[in-house]
Amino acid sequence: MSSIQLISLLLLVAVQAVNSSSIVKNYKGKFTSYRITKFKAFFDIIDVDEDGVVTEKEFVDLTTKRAQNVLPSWRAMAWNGMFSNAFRVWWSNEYSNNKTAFTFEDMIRVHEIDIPITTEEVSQISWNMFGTFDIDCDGKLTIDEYSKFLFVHRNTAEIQPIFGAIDQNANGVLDAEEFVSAYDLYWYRQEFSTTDVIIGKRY
Ligand SMILES: [Ca+2]
Ligand SMILES: [Ca+2]
Repeated sequence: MSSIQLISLLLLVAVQAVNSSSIVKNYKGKFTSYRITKFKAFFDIIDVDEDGVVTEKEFVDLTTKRAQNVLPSWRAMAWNGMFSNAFRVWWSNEYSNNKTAFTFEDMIRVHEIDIPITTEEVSQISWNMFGTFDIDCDGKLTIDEYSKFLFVHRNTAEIQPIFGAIDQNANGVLDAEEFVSAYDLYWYRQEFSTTDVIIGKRY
């Protein structure tokens, strides 16, 4: 191998390393229509009063209240911390002039902007979400534990088929990998996945 080939290879490896650790968003104006339907489903979950605007109160306070209905208080506070942080990172940030109320169009606009967050940080959020609902700390979500996650997301659909779609190895529990991969696909994949029911459904 010539030194030029070697340098090219090293550069390629370096670029791939950067890609794998840093590209979370590179979609400015390029969300697929399918991906936008996923964001809309989440938006509608959070927009409890259905006025077409998601406020910080709905995003943080009302979701925390729902969490308090189904989780011990310290776990509900963990949810509160995660969602307060998520609102600052993805919604009310420098790109939206720190606004605290969003129409759906506002939400898409700000979510399509590249923000400095790594894929590791993103998957850490999903792991923390998993841990918050793993009430008995056994590293698995039973259908009962997962149903609490769905409750916070105002799911109205039958739980078993949703659980079955996430339980990829069909062993009757969700391990962290099953949950985290489904949650990350929901937020970051442009195309359909059978696991996209992870945050439940509303009819
Ligand atoms: Ca568990
Ligand atoms: Ca499983």
